[in-house]
Amino acid sequence: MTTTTFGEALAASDASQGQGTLTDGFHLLVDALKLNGVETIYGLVGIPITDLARLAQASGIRYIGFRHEQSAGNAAAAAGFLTKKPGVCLTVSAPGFLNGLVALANATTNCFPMVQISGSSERHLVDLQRGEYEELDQLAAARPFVKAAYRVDRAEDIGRGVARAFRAAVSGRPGGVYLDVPGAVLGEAMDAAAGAASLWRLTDPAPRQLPAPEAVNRALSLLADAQRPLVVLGKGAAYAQADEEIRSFLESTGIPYLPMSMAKGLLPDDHPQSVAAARSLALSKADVVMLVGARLNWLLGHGEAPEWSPDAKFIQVDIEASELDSNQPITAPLVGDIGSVMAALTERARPGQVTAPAGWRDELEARKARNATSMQKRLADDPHPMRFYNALRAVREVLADRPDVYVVNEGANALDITRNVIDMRLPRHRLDSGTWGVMGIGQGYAVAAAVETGAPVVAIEGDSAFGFSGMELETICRYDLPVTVVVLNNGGVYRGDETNSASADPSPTRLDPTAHHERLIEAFGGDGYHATTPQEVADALGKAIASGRPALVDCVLDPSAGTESGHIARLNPKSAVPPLRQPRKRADPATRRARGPK
Ligand SMILES: Cc1ncc(C[n+]2csc(CCOP(=O)(O)OP(=O)(O)O)c2C)c(N)n1
Ligand SMILES: [Mg+2]
Repeated sequence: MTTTTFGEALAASDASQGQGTLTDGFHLLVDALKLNGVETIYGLVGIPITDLARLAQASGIRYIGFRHEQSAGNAAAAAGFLTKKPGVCLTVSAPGFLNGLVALANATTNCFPMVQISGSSERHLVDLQRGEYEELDQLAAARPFVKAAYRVDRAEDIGRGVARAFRAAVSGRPGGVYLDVPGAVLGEAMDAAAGAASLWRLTDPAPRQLPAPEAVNRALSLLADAQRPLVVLGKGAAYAQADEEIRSFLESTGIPYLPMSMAKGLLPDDHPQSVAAARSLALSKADVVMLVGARLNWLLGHGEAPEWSPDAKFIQVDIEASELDSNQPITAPLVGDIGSVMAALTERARPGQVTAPAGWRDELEARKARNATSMQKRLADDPHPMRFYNALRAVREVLADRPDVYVVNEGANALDITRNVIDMRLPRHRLDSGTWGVMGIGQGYAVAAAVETGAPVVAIEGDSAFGFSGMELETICRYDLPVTVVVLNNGGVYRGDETNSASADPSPTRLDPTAHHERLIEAFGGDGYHATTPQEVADALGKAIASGRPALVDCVLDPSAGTESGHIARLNPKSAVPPLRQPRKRADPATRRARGPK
């Protein structure tokens, strides 16, 4: 007896299309995605989209199956950032849809192009709230969180729905788009030839947008008059893939620049014009600031004093005109795509018109040198147990020889300190918690970086941050991806030594400082390492990257290492009544019991 696999059956049915036979929503959706260049789908199957995933795989699209939709969504978002094409996430209805929606909303906040396609339940039952399986009005639920949301109600509209979703996700300011596909539409049959004719491929999905010449001249005159000019590069600048245009403008003018975290590496971090190591001085003294794909949001103190000079004037390069003036007056708006704007600035600047005065450069240079010395001192310390700087010194040394490695990073102290210690030398090689400062992107972003680029990935994670997507270690192992997860284990959210004197329960910030996270990856066939010294971290990480295999390095840190909320403790609301005591010295009852009576 011969058996036919589902894939073979699908391939056979594929081959018969276009011969006066029928097609259906499943086939049309896969064909529409292929036609628009989709190579990978990140998802999690179930009713009604399991066969859709099978068909996509059989058609040559790579399907990466996750353990939770949020990670699948995060992977799709990261793929969008890295490739400038919408990343596609596929989920089931109601709960699967909602799990993915967090990632879709996060993608929208970060301006990453992503399309979440979710199957949905029978419309006539959902709309009358008759208690359908996984009943939810997904289209309405998605709307507040996304750039655009659409539903396809007829198989003949699938091509249109995909075109509309992809166009919305990637054109102008990119973002997350939701595409609702009811199960009934997937199963709906239609004439194969008519179906094929209903699909189209987008022409020029993200058209260039040129700035007006007078807007360019206005910005150049402002820069020409500046005594202390500064350029801030945001992740929009990294996304734009306008690396050469940005570099030539910066290098031809000599203006100092500050890379936001995901713009690190757009120019190598050791570039002489980078003032990342003199950030506060640069912000507080700059008189003309050019924002390139960076928003004046909380990450830049909303452009307000005292972080910024109250007299600072702003030039903003952004594709989205409504972003301008959202926080401060924008004296010179430059609306357009970053590549076109930067090229226009370089072209229209008269020789010597825009320069960086030597006094300003020297002042920044002196501060950089001073800060570099204190950083060196911190890195050189060798306490036992390790603290963040010591473990990260080892990571930094290993990565210094591997600029090709993609770095994913989340946590609080684990994020702040890694950002400062680990230099990036290539564009778009760092992916992190982003605009929301969200936890949970780690393993999803790491999978996408490995799948989309084939390069090694090192995900540097706080122990709390790691837990949000820890089960995706199994995904990393199942697809045998070259991902090394480094867990900076201080045993807690922010730190692991806080005690609770009120009950036997651990304090709210407490996790397990004695945990062996490396055993988790061993359960799935990956390589686990437990490191207690910088040398052990370096040896383990070096081996892990060289192996090209899934690995996890658990770095044992002092539970007292770390500060509450990392660099953003000021954002915690202050209590009006006497502040909550945070008894650090007294052990909690469980610890006291374990120690026995005094
Ligand atoms: C989705 C989400 N939930 C909760 C938080 C609040 N939060 C900020 S950082 C953090 C974890 C910090 O601990 P860890 O990852 O271990 O980093 P550490 O500071 O200890 O190095 C949490 C829970 C968040 N940012 N995002
Ligand atoms: Mg921690």
